[in-house]
Amino acid sequence: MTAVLDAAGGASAPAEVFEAAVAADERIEPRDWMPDAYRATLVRQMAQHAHSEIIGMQPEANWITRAPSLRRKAILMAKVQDEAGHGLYLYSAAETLGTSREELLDKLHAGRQRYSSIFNYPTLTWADVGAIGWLVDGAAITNQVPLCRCSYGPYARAMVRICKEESFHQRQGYELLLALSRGTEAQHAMAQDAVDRWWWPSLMMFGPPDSESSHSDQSMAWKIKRHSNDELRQRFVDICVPQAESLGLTLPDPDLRWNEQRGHYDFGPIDWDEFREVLRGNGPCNEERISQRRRAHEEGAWVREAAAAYAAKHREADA
Ligand code: BYC
Repeated sequence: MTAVLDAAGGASAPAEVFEAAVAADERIEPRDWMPDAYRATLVRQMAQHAHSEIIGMQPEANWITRAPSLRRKAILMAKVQDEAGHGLYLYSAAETLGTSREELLDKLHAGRQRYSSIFNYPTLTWADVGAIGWLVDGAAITNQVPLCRCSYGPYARAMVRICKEESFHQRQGYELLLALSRGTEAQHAMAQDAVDRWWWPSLMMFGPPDSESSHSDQSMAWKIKRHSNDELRQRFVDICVPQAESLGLTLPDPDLRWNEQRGHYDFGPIDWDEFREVLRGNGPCNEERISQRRRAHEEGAWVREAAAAYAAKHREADA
């Protein structure tokens, strides 16, 4: 962000500099002045995003040991490892706002910060790995590409690399589902069943309808979000319909049809009661996901201690 001069050539008040930078599509950087509410909104969204990446490792990791071939196993391991990396970039980006990774993880474990609703659903068959890649990563890309133009520099830059990797993930899911769809009758049925179960929760990933989205207006004014929840959800539906046709699979929505006037696909009502229940902690896997996360954190304590001791030893040696 560059300094803005007023008409008399003097420096403007920090709030004006901030507003002018946002209006000019400049990036806000960690040392720049920013409103407290802008900082708090970013910490909330980035933490939720980071938590989603690391909790999102669980449903797919469930299938690593049972992948049907060495090739599929290697691909899945790389993907799950990528999600850990995304969490790391995002926690690091959030730390530039004056919070620590430890503090954010404590809040996740105490249930004081959220992670995406989508990861509270179970992965019942191998085809779910494909459906997650195609639909969940597909929804994530639709939501996250505009975040590469987010007004906060460290978040926007982290998103560039994340989106590149997510696009590999989406393609592996599509390719996996295509192989199943073109396979035996039982394999085709397994792929269809996975799509039937993951379609509606994927649409919920974009958040509540615009009329109920408490943060959208302010986040869009600050150019943290570039599009509303409903706009992105519609974009995702429009992308998926022809892809489902190419896959030879159907989307579980009898109301799905092209609307010539709108130039978009119409789709049926989303079960927002289900979404609210999942957010309240009552989804099929909320308990399991958070307790597994707490356990992993406790079991990793010795690694954190060892890394800290190693860093301290090197600091002493360098002093
Ligand atoms: N799940 O005012 P709104 C991934 C909450 S990771 C849970 O519209 P906002 C991947 C929202 O927090 C995918 N909670 O909020 C990883 C707010 O509650 P609070 C994660 C949700 O922030 C591994 C309330 O509802 N992606 O891709 O303006 C493997 C009102 O909502 C959800 C990101 O995090 C939800 N789905 O918009 C594979 C992307 N939706 O905080 C894939 C970055 C809403 O007031 N985040 N809530 O208590 C965003 O773009 C935005 O935060 C959202 C929500 C669009 C999600």
